[in-house]
Amino acid sequence: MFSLMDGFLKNDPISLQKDILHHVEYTVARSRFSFDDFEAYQALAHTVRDRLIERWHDTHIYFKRTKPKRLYFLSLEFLMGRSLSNSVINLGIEDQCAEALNQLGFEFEVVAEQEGDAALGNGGLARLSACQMDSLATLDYPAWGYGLRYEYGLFRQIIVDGFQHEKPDYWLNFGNPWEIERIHVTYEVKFYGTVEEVEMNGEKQKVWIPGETVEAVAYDNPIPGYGTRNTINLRLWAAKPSSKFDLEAYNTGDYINSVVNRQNAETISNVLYPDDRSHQGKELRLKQQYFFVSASLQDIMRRFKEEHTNFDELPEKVALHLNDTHPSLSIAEVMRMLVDEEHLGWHKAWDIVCKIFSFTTHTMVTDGEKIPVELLENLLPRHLEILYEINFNFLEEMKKRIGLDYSRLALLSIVEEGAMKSIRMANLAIVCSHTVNGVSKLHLEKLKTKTFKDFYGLYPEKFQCKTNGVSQRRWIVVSNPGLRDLISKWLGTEAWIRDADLLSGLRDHLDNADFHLEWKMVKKVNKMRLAEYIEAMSGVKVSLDAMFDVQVKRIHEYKRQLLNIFGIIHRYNCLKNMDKDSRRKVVPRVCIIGGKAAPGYEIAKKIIKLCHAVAEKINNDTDIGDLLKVVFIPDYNVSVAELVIPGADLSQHLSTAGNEASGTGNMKFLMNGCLLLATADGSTVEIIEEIGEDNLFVFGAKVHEVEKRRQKRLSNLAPLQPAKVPLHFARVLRMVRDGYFGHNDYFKSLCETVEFGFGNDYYLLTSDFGSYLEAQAAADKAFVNQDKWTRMSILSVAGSGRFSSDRTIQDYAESTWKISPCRCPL
Ligand code: 26Y
Repeated sequence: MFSLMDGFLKNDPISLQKDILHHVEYTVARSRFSFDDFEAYQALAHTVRDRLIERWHDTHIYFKRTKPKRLYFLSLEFLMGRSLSNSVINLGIEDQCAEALNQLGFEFEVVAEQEGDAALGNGGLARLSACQMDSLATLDYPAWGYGLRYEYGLFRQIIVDGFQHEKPDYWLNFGNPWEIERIHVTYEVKFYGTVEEVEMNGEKQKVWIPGETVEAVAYDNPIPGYGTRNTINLRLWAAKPSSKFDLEAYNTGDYINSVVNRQNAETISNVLYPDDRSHQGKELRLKQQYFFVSASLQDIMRRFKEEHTNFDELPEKVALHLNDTHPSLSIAEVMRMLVDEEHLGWHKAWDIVCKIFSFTTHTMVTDGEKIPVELLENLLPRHLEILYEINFNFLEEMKKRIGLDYSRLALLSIVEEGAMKSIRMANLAIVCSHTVNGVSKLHLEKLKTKTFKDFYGLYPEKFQCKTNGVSQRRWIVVSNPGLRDLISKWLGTEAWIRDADLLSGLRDHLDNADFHLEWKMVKKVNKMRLAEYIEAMSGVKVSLDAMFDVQVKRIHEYKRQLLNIFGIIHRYNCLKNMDKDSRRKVVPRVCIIGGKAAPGYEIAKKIIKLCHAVAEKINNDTDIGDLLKVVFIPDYNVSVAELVIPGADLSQHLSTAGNEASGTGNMKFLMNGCLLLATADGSTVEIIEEIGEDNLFVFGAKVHEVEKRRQKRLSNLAPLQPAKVPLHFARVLRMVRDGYFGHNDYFKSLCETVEFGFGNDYYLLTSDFGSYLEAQAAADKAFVNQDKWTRMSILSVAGSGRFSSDRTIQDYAESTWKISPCRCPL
């Protein structure tokens, strides 16, 4: 007879091969005698998925049995990228898979490249969520991620004639083997309607009579841990028309409208909002947020109620984490569920709610997310009442604490009065969360002293620092296999893949010549791979002897890609003025820039165009040759990052100090032995602390100097008194403005952002330019001495352990969520 234990899938190459062929035939429906790389990818993905499902089941059965306190990580964005390599590495079956494929005539790397990116997020915050899920699984925490299953992820960037165009990213076109559709896990999500007061057991009770119902369907994405059987779940919701809704329309005989309305329902989870400064106050965005919050909380409460009868236990069993303000409607929703549906008294419910939420903010901006009251009143009338009541109680309490200081009370209020009355989501999140986290020390400092100064005065104990981190599994093991092997060889262990602090052991070999040689070789191979990619994408041939200098991130004025481009133009001017002898001493550079601009962000789009215009001029100047090349890498995303970061010698992180909450790109480059050229901003300050100022190139105004310089710059604006601008800066600016790189006046408005009397150079390019060039010169000098450079590179990796997301997650688990590991037995 068949035993239940016989069911487990085997991981030897033969068994894997058998399963791959099975999936070729029965899942992909191709002949096992003829299938291509993409079909091989699909078959392998399904083979791996089967194994993920087994572990996923075991993990959940184990969690159910042991009933630990669970963390629910609520985020509207997850940038997962590709899953195949990550999964086989975390399952520990990479060699077996490679061998199985090999015997079938396929190469693992080629097959893995067939996979498209899951890009359900914008940038830093979203990729951080993905790294944190990886760490939660690896460290055996009983956690669930919740998000939205957008049908269109972040737009694809294509470049036509140097201009960015946005194309929809319909990523599900070729199917998604990594998700499991749960047609039976659905919840109704309600919108609109009215609030009525009814008598219930002799007491007045509010009830919400909604006007529209949409169904949320769960799609589960298993997240395997490394070196553990634990496989946790990322549950993403898709909107589907509710069957109830149909009935009503049928009854009134309005068939056509019912079908149209069905389509409307599906638009809710259709598209990811680009991180745009004009995003506020859109009804669809609010609908998305509530759709997400309502479905997730119904799911969480159902699970809780299966195991418990008393809501007093909620804080001991459930931790809800708000990833930025985007899911903060959760607070009003939990109150509504407890008060209206579970009939708890208001104060009891509030007491519970204040014990379960924690909040992380990811921005330095004071003016955070706001929801216009008008929108809420229409879409979620009951929630608006609840928010008013939360605010009323909060302000009453504050009056007792601080007296009738109305200007202070107005700043603290969750409701912002004014022309457009609105709900301040950050204030709501702070009032209700037991912990408010910043994402770097510097960020926390700004939260305490500026952004949320008034709240800090009231609740100092709530404010905590959780410096971001990234997963060494994704950012070394997956993306840089050569470095992985080298590190493991010299440390004599792979244990660093679970414990990044062990990377510090590389310092023991700092002066070993063989180690240096192998280290340089790994970089060279990665540069080769990147050079091939560059040539394929842009037709530009680059020399491997040049320093690969990279700035890849979302395009924003505060991130100062413009400073980089101005530096490149300055370098070009210098080269043009040099004699042959001096040119021989110049370190050749390949300047690589990549990143997406939000579709409505004109200045950011002009920066992209300028980059192309400058590249066109310089790359075609035969007088310059390999001494300087400029390349824009289109459609920067997670899988492009996996190729670019390992191949970089130098990476630039140029935000004006005080603007980047943390930054995580810097950590990825650090882990890959790439030296940083950076301002003392966000988490870079802590990188400097860790590896020492001598091992990177720091420049620019420090945070405490920025305000002074801004003041000084404004005082320079006295009438008729020309502002002081360094000559070389003025020259570069003039070249761009006056059309040296073509396009007549097109760059005028871009130049004006740094000109006095116009944009007034808010981000201080003018005053940082000199020290930026000095840092660049220092980098050139260090590169000439390859021994020194290699030492700095080794020390970067050796000091990167502190920037592992494992460290961040462990800290959150212990001090914020109060959850413990729950390791599923093998
Ligand atoms: C649509 C809208 C509400 C919105 C969507 C996404 C607004 C903002 C965002 C994303 C913000 C973000 O990515 N912030 C970055 O978070 C990283 C992780 O903490 C930080 O390292 C980085 O400094 C910060 O800019």
